[in-house]
Order: sequence, then C-alpha cells, then structure tokens
Amino acid sequence: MSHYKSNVRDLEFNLFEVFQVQKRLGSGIFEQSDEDTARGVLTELNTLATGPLAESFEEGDRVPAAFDPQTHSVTLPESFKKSYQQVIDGEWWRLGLPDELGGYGIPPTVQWAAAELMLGANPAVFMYMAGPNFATILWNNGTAEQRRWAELIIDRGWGATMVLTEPDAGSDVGAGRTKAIQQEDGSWHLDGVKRFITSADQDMTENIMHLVLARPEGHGVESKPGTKGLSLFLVPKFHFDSQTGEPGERNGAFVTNVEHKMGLNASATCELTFGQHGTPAKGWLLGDVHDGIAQMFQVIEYARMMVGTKAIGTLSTGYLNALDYAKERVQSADLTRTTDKTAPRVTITNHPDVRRILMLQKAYSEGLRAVYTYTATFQDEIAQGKADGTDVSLSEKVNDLLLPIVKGVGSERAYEMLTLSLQTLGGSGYLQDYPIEQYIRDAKIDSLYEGTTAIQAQDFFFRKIVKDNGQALGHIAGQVQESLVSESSDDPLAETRKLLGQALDDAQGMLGTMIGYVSSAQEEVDNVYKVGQHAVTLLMSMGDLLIGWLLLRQAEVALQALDTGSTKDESFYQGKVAVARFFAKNVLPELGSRRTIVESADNSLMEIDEAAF
Ligand code: ST9
Ligand code: FAD
Repeated sequence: MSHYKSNVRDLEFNLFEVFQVQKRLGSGIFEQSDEDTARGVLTELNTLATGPLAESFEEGDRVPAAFDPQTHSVTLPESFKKSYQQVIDGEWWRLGLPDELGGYGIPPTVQWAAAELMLGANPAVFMYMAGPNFATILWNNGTAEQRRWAELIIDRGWGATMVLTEPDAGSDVGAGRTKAIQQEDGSWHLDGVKRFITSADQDMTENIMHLVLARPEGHGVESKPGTKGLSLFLVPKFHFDSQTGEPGERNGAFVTNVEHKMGLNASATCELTFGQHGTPAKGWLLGDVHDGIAQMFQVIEYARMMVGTKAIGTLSTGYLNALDYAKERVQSADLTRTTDKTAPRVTITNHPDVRRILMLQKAYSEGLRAVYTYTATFQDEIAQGKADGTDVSLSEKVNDLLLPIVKGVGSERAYEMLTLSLQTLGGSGYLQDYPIEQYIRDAKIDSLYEGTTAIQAQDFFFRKIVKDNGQALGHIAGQVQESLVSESSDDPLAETRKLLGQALDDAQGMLGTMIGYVSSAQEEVDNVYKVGQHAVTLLMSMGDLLIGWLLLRQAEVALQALDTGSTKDESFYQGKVAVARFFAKNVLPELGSRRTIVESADNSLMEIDEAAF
C-alpha cells in the first residue's frame, strides 16, 4: 500500500472554488489549458504519485545514494531510478517550462498543485528533475550560444545543480572563496571546494550542468568583496558539442564526498571540488554580466517556493496517515465514562486531545496549502502580465514578500505538526512500519537549506517590508481588512472574523514596534538586536495571520456551497468551517502574547556573557 496519501479534493477546492484560476485559463499565455486540462493534470499525476513515484520512497531511505571515491560517482537504487524514469517519460518536467521551451501553458498555481503531489510522494525524485527548470536561467540570461545549451539540457534530459555553499560560506554566501580565472579562449578555470551540493552526481542522466557561484580573478576583472563580487559560471560534468550536445571529455568538477544525513537519503548531498584533480574545471560566465548573485536568486526564488511546498506536501500526507490510524485505533473509554471500567472502548478520535492535535494538523496542512496557492496566484499574474505587457511590479513585490512565509513558516510548522502526526500513532508512530518517522527526518532539512529560518525572517523584515516601504504588506493587510466585515447580520463566522481582526491588530502592533527599533537604531545601533531577537516571531505570526485569514476565506466558500443544499461533499465543507473556527479560537489569540513579548524587548539577552550559556 502506498505511503502517500494525497489530497486532490483540497487542491481542487483551492484552485477552482477559492482562487478561481479557471478564469485565467484558455486565454493569453494560458491559452493552451482549460479547467479540464488542469483537473486532468492533477488526476493523472495523482495516479503516478500514489503509485510508481511513492513505490521507491522507502527504499530510497534505507538504501541511500552510494558514493565511489575512485570514480567520483554516485549510484542510486534501481527502484528509485525507475520512479525517476516514470516522471521523465511522462514529460512532467515540461509543466514548469515556458511555451517557447516546450511548456504546456499551465499557470504556476496549477504547477505548484502538481508539484505538491510529486514532492509529497517522493521529494528527491522531483529534485533530480532540476535540469529543464534550471535551463530557463540560461535561456533568460545567456548568450545566443548559451540559449542553445538551454535547449540541449532540456532535449537531452540533463541534470542540473545550484552551487553556492562552501565550508566557510553557508548563510553568508558572500564569504565564498572559490575563484575563477579567465582563459585565452574566453572560458574560465574554477578552483575551490563547494559543500552540500544537491544532485551533484547521479547515474540517471548523460550530463549535469552545474550553476556555480565563484569569484572572478585577474585579467582586469575588478575584485569586489561579498555577494556582489560573485559571478555565475556554467560548469558541465562532461564537455559537450555545442550544437548537438554529444558529451565528450570529462570536465574537472568532481564529487569528492557524499554526506551521511538524517533523512532525504535518496537525494545525494555532495562535496564538489573544482580543478584539484589534474583536470581543469572549465566554466563559462553566464551572459556577459558580473551579476551572479542576482542571477542565482532567480533559481533561489523557485527553490524556496519548492522547499515550502515540499514541507507542506509532507505534512499533508503525515496528517492523513495519522487521521486514518486514529479512525481505526481503539483505546480507552470515552472521557465521560472513565470511572466505569466496563464502558466500551472507543476509537481514539473520540478523545479530546487526539481531536485537538488532529485539528491542528488539519489547520496547518490545509492553511499552508492555501498560503502557497495564494502566493502562486501572484506568480500567475506576473506570467500573464509580462506576456501582455502590463505592469506587474506590485504582484512581484507581493510574491517576494510571501516567499519567506511559504518557505520559513511552511518548513517550521510542517516539522512541528509532523511530530503531532507521529504522536497520534502513539508508539507505533516511532516505528519504521509507518512512514511518519521518515517524513520527520526528510522534512527537517526544509528549515535549513535554501536559507535557514533566521535568514528567511530577516529577509522578510528588512528586505520585503522595510526596504519595500511596506507596499506589498499593505496590499495584503488591505485584503485581510476587507474580510473582517460581513454583509450578513446573522453571520455564522462573526466570532472568527472578530478573532482575525484582533490578530491583524496584534501583528501590525508587533511590526510597528519592530520598525520603531530599526528607526531608533540610527541613534543607538544596538537596537537592531531587538529586531534580530524577534524577527522569527514576526515571520511566524504573519504566517499564522495569513493562515487564519485564508481558512476564513475557505469557510466562506464552504458555507456558500452548503447553502446551495448540495449534500455532495457536505463533510468536506463542514470541515472547512470547523477548522477556520478552531484555528481562530485556539491559535490566533497567541499573537497577543507574542506582541507583548516583542513590545517589551530589551537587549539583556545580548549582554549575557557567552560563558554563562
Ligand atoms: C540550497 C539548495 O540550499 C537546496 C536544495 C535545492 C535543490 C534544488 C532542486 C530544484 C528542483 C527543481 C525541479 C523542477 C521540476 C519541475 C517540475 C514542474 C512541476 N530575493 O541583502 P544583500 C540578491 S542552495 C531576490 O546585501 P548579502 C540581490 O541581488 C543554497 N534577490 O545580501 C541583492 O542585491 P540588491 C542556498 C535577493 O548580505 C544581493 O543578493 N543558500 C534576495 O550580500 C545582495 O543582497 C541560501 O539561500 C531576495 N530575497 O548576502 C543562502 N536577497 O539588494 C541564504 C538578496 O542590490 N543566505 N538578493 O538587490 C541569504 O539568503 C543571505 O541573506 C544572503 C546575504 C546570502 C543573500
Ligand atoms: P550556518 O550559516 O553556519 O548557520 C548556522 C546557524 O546560525 C543557523 O541556525 C543559522 O540560522 C544561524 N545564522 C547564521 N547566520 C546568521 C545570521 N546572519 N543571523 C541569524 N542567524 C544566523 N547549498 C548549495 O549551494 N547547493 C545545494 O544544492 C545545497 N543543498 C543542500 C542539501 C542539504 C541536505 C544540506 C544540509 C544543505 C544544502 N545546501 C546547499 C547548503 C544549505 O543551503 C546551507 O546549509 C544553509 O544555507 C545554511 O548554511 P550552514 O549550514 O553553513 O549554516
């Protein structure tokens, strides 16, 4: 039986009932697709995800990627390769491509829903499919020749990597020391060691294109410190014929170690060494600009959305596995009859505490799914607007603002809630007989790579709010504000709206206080530490606010559906109303105490001697 329990009903509810993406389909850039196509994509992918993709999930964990130091090569289990081949043969990687590179004209909202199915079933398979997607970076930034390479990467199904991290440069990418020295023929020789590189080798594709950040040196290139001194180089595993793509000599970028990890074992995490094994590691500067970090952020933005969606997809299957178990597991009497030792034993869904943790899991898994879909609606607008030549600057800012919530809040809450999924199973959850312990191990990475939660929180506050002068945040706050009033005098969601209104006030209060700390830092620089101490609290609180708001919007749609008297999906809609009320009552009030903590911030924490920790 498949470990993977998908939730296509909820994906479709978000897409077609809440966000109504069908209105966008069938015209302009999305001309090729309509609602039936979108539903068809989800149905087909669901079959693949719950079947062949999920099949190798467990073996990929128990038989991790194997490394041969003699040949610098990585080998994956046969069952895993079979799963990978099925998504490749189904050409699912085309979903993320623009029309001109052979895409299907499917909007990002539907692409991310489709991605959730693959990421929930077997995330490592999805991550090995980076080649075609990363080829778009060459297509968008490259020379004519490099645009041809983009086509070759897609046509020949190559792998690809993003190569930033070094032993002394993790969060601080600008500390990277790998250098690139220009050659007479216009190529560059790279020299250095990169660490933790996902998919840097595997035995599934004929070639791999590494997208590497390195510091150009010599030949009159101005040397600049930090991220702004990095350029992006294209470094293939094998040299290749520029027209046909036929692979030739081995290039000098070699995998020199594969990490032994807590989870996500099917995904090879490699040390990648450039130019230190007797063969030069030749690279080509992407385009002719000296702007590697900005180019790499085009990759990072996609990857941060992917990591959040991966975490959320994993939480969803964790919750649904826990729910199935809870409906079957009989243990103890009902709490009202505990003194009666002859009382019948009940399924654990009857116990208030099990209900509490199940409803929390439901709130976060469905609420976070709504968050990533809502974020993707701005990506739809960007894609559509760019094609039509309309101004998309606000949509871009809102998308940028939401990415750290999808990634940072998605990963933190998924990990936290997955531990509740395991708790629901009692001791059985701790066993490898069930998938939840693997989900927890596989999902922990999501709060670490692509920028840790602290980095997401600082990006959110300093770059996405302060530097943006609050424009994007103001746009969303305006939408939340609109949901606080109801036209009906007999509003079944009145209390939920009231609690959401208080949460909005608390989140705005928290933010106002933190902006005050930053402003006062101009006179007293240490005040910025107060922001540093509470940036994660703000990010998580804004995440809760957004979840509470989107659950309320879902409840409104559900109530309308119930009002039409249709009994089809009655329980589904009732669940939507219940979860919105539960979250507003049981989670949103926490923002009040978090606000008090932020408002009373001082720097005593920073004054504690390191030895006293
Ligand atoms: C990693 C990979 O961890 C994990 C696994 C990924 C696997 C990939 C697989 C993908 C699969 C794809 C499959 C597709 C299948 C398709 C199927 C279809 C359905 N936004 O603030 P400053 C830029 S990789 C945009 O001064 P510092 C900007 O250019 C490792 N741009 O930064 C800016 O200039 P300006 C990940 C941003 O203090 C410049 O940077 N590592 C943003 O110099 C400088 O900005 C990390 O993520 C942004 N948010 O450096 C590192 N921020 O201001 C985390 C900055 O002029 N560390 N820029 O515009 C950080 O992010 C740091 O904050 C830092 C700081 C490095 C940026
Ligand atoms: P550090 O930066 O040393 O952070 C340690 C701790 O300090 C963290 O809690 C962090 O939040 C905190 N911290 C650091 N700086 C600050 C700050 N300024 N403010 C507040 N707190 C701070 N990299 C790639 O380039 N390509 C890949 O494909 C890739 N894949 C990966 C796969 C795996 C399985 C792993 C484990 C890592 C991968 N990485 C990859 C690297 C990953 O992006 C980094 O691990 C991550 O960015 C964090 O860097 P670090 O591990 O050096 O931690």
